[in-house]
Amino acid sequence: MKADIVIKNISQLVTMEGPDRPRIKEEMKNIGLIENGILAISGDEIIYVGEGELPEYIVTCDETLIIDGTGKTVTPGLVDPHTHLIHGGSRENELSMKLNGMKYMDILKAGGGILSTVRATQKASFEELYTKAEKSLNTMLEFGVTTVEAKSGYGLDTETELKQLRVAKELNERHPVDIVSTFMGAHAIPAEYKDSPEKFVDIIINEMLPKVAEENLAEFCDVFCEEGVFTVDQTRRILNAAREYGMLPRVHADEIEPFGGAELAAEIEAISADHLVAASEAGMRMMADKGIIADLLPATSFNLATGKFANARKMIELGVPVALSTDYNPGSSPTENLQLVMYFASLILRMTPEEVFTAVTINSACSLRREEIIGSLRKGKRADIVIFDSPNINYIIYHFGINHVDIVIKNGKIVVEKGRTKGAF
Ligand code: IZC
Ligand code: ZN
Repeated sequence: MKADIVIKNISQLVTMEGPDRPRIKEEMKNIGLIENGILAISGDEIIYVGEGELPEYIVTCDETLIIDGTGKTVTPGLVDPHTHLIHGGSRENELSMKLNGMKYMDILKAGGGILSTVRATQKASFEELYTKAEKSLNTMLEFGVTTVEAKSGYGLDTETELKQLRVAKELNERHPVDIVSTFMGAHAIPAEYKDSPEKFVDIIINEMLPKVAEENLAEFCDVFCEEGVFTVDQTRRILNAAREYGMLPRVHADEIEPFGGAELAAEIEAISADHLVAASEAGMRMMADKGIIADLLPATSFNLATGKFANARKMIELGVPVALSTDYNPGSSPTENLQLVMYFASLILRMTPEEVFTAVTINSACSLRREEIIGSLRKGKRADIVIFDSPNINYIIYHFGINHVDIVIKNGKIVVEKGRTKGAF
């Protein structure tokens, strides 16, 4: 078999070997580490992962690109399973409000926050949304992310929700990063439905969901289940209706107040419950029982500056599979930098570097139902690979605030070199 690319002498090769399912408890510490590793790619596939030299049946020729992995760490392409990638405008105006003590939910209640991004997104053209999201996607790729989830939810009217999802679809077709789409019409209650939220829930169920399904624009459906936004009952109704259209449920759960979101996620067997900063222990136990993935978003907690963070250690102890995300959005987490999230996860959530890498590779791939294709480095899996200019995984976490990526390989092609995307896509 002929190799197109070989990476050899790899100081630390993180394979994430093991079954294609969410890793829990002690399993999260086993990252399948190989020192002096070697990896070979043919086309868009991994054909060999091991130690030392290639076996004889893998051949190289003049055209084979040989990359020296001395002093480098090689991992699966990172997966970011929770972002609000496509939106108009930005919200730096909220910074001074926040510094003056105004809370995230108070800004929303006053008609700002999510609702101000809704206005900007409704106004923006398809091309404007596309260009802005493409720029963010390039940044994510430069930070090592090869698959990303993207939610709608800044339309809150059928046309704008569809516009966001169509942008995601076109970006997915044109850009090397894979985009997995989530319909999130239930992101906030529009001002005109403030006194009749059930009417808006009906619109989501009867108007939006059928149109999203008709154009096949989303694999998942998400709801912001939170005090002052959507109730547990409304969330259940929407996510059950979405399932009828084949969209799998995920939930923004217990981000700010303990609200029964984790319990609901377990009850309806959501793929993931995200945030969980205020989740109850009973809810966590229910999630562990059902194998619901906890997508934790520590950059959001950091940026909300309330000092409250999800209890990752408790979740891991109870057997909840943990994934990590940027939650990239213009309000509570305006950063595309998953490496910074990994740093927060380690230093604030007290996750070990091994647990962190499990969370951003195989567990996040599971959260997007892509675990058979990506999330680990194994013969037959897709060649989505990051080469970090770091001698070991601890160094990546320890030396924080910078981008450690040297090369990103997506579908067997080099798309980032020296931490920079190679031209326009
Ligand atoms: O735009 O503030 N939490 N949704 C739920 C967000 C944060 C995004 C935003
Ligand atoms: Zn979110």
